[in-house]
Amino acid sequence: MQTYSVTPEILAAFGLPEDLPAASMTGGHINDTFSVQAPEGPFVLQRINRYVFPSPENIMENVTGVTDFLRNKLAAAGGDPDRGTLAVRRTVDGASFTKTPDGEYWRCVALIPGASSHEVATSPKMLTEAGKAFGNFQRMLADYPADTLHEIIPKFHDTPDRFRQLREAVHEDRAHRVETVLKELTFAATREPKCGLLMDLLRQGKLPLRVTHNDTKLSNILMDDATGEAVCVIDLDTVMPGLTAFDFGDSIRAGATTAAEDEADLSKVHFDLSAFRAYTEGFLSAAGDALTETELTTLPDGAILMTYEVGIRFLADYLNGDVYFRTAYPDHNLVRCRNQFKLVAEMELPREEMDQIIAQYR
Ligand code: GN1
Ligand code: MG
Repeated sequence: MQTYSVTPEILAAFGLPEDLPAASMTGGHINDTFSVQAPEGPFVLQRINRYVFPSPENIMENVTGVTDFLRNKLAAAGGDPDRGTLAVRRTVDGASFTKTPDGEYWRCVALIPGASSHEVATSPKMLTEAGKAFGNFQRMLADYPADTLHEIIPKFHDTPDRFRQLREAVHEDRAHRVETVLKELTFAATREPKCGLLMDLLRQGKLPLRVTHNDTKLSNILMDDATGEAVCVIDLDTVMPGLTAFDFGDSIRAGATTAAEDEADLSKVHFDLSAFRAYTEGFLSAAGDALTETELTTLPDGAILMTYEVGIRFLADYLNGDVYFRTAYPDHNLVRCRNQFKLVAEMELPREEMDQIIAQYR
C-alpha cells in the first residue's frame, strides 16, 4: 500500500513553516492524518482518500459550508467557535485545500488542544456526552440549506444497495475468498429481506430527510480530557441529507459494544444495553423534541441496520481484496465483519427493552 507524508510544499501552501516535523495520527479507516506543532499552534493535516472520495472539492465545499454555519451559530449563542466546531485553515491563496503535483488533496484544520477521541467508551457518561454531541449537531443543522450540500457518496446508507454491492463482490470474487466466507454470506442473506425498512419508509414519505453526519462513531467526537464533556464533532466528510436513525444507529453500533470494532475474540464482543441507555439519554435530551413519532420508533432499527450494513461493507471489501477500508493484516476486514455480525445477532433480541428506553427519555 502506498504511503503518503507531509511535504514542505504542503506546509508552505498553508503558510506553515516548511520544516515542521509531522507525526502520524491513527484511527480513521480512510484518510491519512498527521499533526504538526506550528509556532502559532498545533494543526492537523490530512490527505483525502481519492478512491473513496472522487471529488475532494465537493467535500471541502460541504465542510466549509457546515463549519462556517456552525461557527456563526456558536458565536451567536455565546459559545466558543474554535472549540465547538472545526476551524478549516485556508491556504495562502485562500483555498480550503491544496493539490500536490501527484494529484493528492490535502487539507488543514486547527488541532483542538486538551481534547481526544476514543475508540471504545470507558464510561456511561462518555456515551451520554456522545449522544448529546450528535443530537446537538443534528439540531444545530436543522435549518441548514440542505439543497446546497453535495451528495458525497450516493446511497451511502442505502442498506439494500449495500447488499447489492455485496452480491456483486460475491459474483466477481476478485480476491478468491468467497469459499472462506460462506457462513457470513448466509448470515447476511438471511437478513436481506428486512434490510430495506428505513429506505422504504423514506420513499413512502414517512421519515423526514435531515442534515445528518452519517459517520457517528464514538471516535468522531472529541472529548475534553479534563471534564469528559463532548467538545466537538469531527470528520465531516459524509455530512449529507440522511435519516436520524442513521446517526443514532451508527453511534449505537460503535458505542454500545463491549469491544473494539476489530476485536477478533468474539467472546469479548457484546451489545451493551446499559450503554444503549446512556447514549439514548444524551441523544434524546439534545434532539428529542424535534423527532417525529416514526423517527423515534425506528431508532432501534437504525442501530441494527447500521451494524448490519457496515458488516456487509467489511465483507464486500474483504471479497474485493481490501480496496476501500485501510487494513493492518490480511483478514482484518473479515474480523471486522464477524465482530459486527455478532453485535447484530445480539441487538436483535432486546427490542422491547430498547423501545422502553426510548419511551423513557423522549
Ligand atoms: C469509515 O472515516 P472513518 O474511518 O471514520 C467509513 C464509515 C464506517 C467506518 C467504520 C467514508 O469511517 O462509513 O462506518 O469507517 N467512512 C466512509 O469504522 O466510508
Ligand atoms: Mg470518515
